[in-house]
Amino acid sequence: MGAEIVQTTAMPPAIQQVLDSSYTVHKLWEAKDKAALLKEIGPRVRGMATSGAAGAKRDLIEALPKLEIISSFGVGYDSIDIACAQERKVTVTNTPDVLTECVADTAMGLTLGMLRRLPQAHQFVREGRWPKDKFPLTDKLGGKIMGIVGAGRIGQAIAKRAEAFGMEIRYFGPRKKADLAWRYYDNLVAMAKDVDILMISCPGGKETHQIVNAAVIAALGPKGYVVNIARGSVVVESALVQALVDGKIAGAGLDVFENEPNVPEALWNLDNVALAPHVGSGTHETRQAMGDLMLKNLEAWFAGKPVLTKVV
Ligand code: 8YV
Repeated sequence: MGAEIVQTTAMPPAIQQVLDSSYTVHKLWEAKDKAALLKEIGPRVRGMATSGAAGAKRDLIEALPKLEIISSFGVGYDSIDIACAQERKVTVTNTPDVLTECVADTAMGLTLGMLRRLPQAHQFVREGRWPKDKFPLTDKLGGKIMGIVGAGRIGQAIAKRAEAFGMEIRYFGPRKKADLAWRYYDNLVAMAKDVDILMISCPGGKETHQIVNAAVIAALGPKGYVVNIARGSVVVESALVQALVDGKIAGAGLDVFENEPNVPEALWNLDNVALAPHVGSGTHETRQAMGDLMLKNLEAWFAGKPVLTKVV
């Protein structure tokens, strides 16, 4: 049997099969007494398989003194205590690139869904309202300006798609990128004032915590939309919900929330939202590719080879 690893959350069945046949796997999320399991296996565990959702907090990392690698299923690592991993010389890997296209597709799906009110149109037909009523007109995508918060790999993939829909792109981020021709803003309120759709595609974590606040949302105005496929932590969710309830912005397409899987009930019955349960990367193909990359990082580490996609 291979090295002993701890697994924090369920993985797709095909990925689980490889984990189970390659390592001695301790399934933490299934344990009734997690502290007791960690105490027992702590001295032996050398690897961890986790995910963007499950992460790895300091207390977990510190309970595993022999830990060498944390291999995460997901590109975002805001849920992993990177400082703690560095202190303890634990390598951390994630799954970039393989999910970029699907997350960008989801972003455009929410944009299209929201501007054209597709979830509402679907409801309208299903509720038998068509023969009696007229579905309201919606907003055209072409000609709109999309302001991207975080023009990284995913942001740029979204931009490419939005341009194909006839939109103009602008972006906000920590610095202007020399290779991007789109107009850059170093001030988020200023960008929000100028755009129709605020597309949030930056990493989560300290630097971006609640940067989309009440002032940014207000600057977007009554014709503006928010789409978030990044992290709920980037937005002041209470301010966004209030703006949607009061009709202060036109709508929001949201795949991520502050306290997943809990979505504020105030959003459930609104007409100006398109909601999804954090499914940006959730296709058969992409989840398989993410799992394969997560496995390859573990495999490389335990074979003494360089890992493929290192965070630290
Ligand atoms: C995953 C994500 O669903 O990659 C990320 O950062 O948010 C999603 O692709 C998540 O990591 C799985 O928990």
